[in-house]
Amino acid sequence: STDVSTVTLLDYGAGNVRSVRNAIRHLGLGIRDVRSPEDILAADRLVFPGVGAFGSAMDVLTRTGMADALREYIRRDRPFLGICLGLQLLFDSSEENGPVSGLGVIPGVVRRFDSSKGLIVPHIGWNALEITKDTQLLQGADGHHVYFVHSYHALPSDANKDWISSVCNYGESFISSISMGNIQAVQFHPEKSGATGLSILKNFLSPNSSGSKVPPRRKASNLAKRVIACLDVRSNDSGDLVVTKGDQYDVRDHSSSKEVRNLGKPVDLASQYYIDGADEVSFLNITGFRDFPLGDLPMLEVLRCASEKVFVPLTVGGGIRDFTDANGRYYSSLEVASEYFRSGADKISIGSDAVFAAEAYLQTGVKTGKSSLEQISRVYGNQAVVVSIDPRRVYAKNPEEVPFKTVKVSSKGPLGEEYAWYQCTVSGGRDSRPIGAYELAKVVEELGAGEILLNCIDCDGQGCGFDIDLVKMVSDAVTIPVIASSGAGAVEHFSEVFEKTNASAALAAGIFHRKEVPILAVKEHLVDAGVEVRV
Ligand code: 1PR
Repeated sequence: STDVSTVTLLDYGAGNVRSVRNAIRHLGLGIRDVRSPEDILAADRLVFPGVGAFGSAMDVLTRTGMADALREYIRRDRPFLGICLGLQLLFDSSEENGPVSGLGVIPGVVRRFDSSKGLIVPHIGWNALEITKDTQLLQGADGHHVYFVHSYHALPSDANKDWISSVCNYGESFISSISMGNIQAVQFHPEKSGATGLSILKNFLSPNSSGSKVPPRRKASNLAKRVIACLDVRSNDSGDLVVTKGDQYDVRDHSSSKEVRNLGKPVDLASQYYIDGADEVSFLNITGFRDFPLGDLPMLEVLRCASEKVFVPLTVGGGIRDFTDANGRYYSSLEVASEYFRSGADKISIGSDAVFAAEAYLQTGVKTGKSSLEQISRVYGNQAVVVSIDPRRVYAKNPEEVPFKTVKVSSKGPLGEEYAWYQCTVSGGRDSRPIGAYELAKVVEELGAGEILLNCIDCDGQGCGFDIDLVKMVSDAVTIPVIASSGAGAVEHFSEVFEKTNASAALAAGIFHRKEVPILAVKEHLVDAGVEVRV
């Protein structure tokens, strides 16, 4: 059969491929799921989005007979597109929990990025490709940024050089795509790479639509700094889910009404920010710490709808922890996170529960493996787990008086204090805890966090810039990406945080919601300031 309107999808059930499904549907194609090895051989066009760990993916594929079917399908040179792990699995072997053998279609090995020299791992974010081979798949992608999220990468070598269609730089050169006949695979996520990614997918799905071939020869770029739009979401007093925004975490109006500020509808704003060029969109369910999020069906619906329109990464946070509902039914944090992933989240973010897990670990020195952070990162990979830190600045006369890491502050405290530490809070800033942001960041990195969303209660909603002292301290302390958050009020605040700290991304809320500073203006300013961004 030559049914061009349907694509076969190999989802072996190891994780969330909803984003890929959404992107394929968005391009107007139907999806047929692989149920048996025969379905692979019968496919006209096969998309293989690898998820999870290399070893467990190979186990499933081998056990179900799909590995052999895949090898045969590829041997017949049938149209194939592997994504992320779907590229890596084509190689001989991976050192992820291994060495583990792969499908062995392409000679070569898959290695972990080396974080020993300070390289931030996972590699999360947007890079431009160095296209080394003319392919229909990458038509129009030359010089455009695409979204990566991975800790392992396929190594280019003499033995596989004929396969390589693009390489990319991250600490070293790695294979970002391969192409041979009808066999294509990409390390990045076209389904999360905005308009460029959608057009790459389209090149595969509807291959007749492309124009002339332009010989591309662009140098690989560096990792771009990300600009993230954040939507704090909660129910207002009439029960509608709204985007709100606080001042130092107080989201109620200061007028006599004391209503929850309403800045718009979550899905509308998220789609708008995607169109405006946000590199990611985050939803924080800010009352999730007290309301059980799986009881919060509107929030899940928001995610479902947003993920059908937003083709850059979506993060959701709030209320991820173990929970027993009114009927005595117990839900693990893993179930909560899984429901978020199923509903369209690419990453989840943990706030309060990560603080408790870190405190317990610091006290006992034992990794129980049972915290939400550890469990979710074990199942979904640490690149899918963000820890949100909500610290408050506490000034100190001298560093010896506090048992936490202090910084010499750039502007003195009210009593002339020259130092400060940053005290972590839980429950949306309501309760302070005996742990600093520095200590928390180090511990959650060890427990499996893949990224840190670093807020600052003092700066939130103030528009006076990010807390550079805090962002510098934390981004120098860990080798996972740090997202600077709280306080953006002007485009200069973004260049400042990227010039003075190691932050990988900067997040803002209020200025975007109130339309004071468009995302495009932020990007243009960063380009002028010499900071690489996706435009
Ligand atoms: O503890 O796992 O249930 O997660 C709760 C999540 O909700 C945490 O990520 C926490 O940061 C967030 N949260 C809780 N209460 C509030 C609040 O505002 N009352 N919001 C809250 C966090 C901070 C940022 C904000 C930036 C940028 N707000 O989300 O978007 O500060 O704002 P700005 O650019 O306007 O300055 P759990």
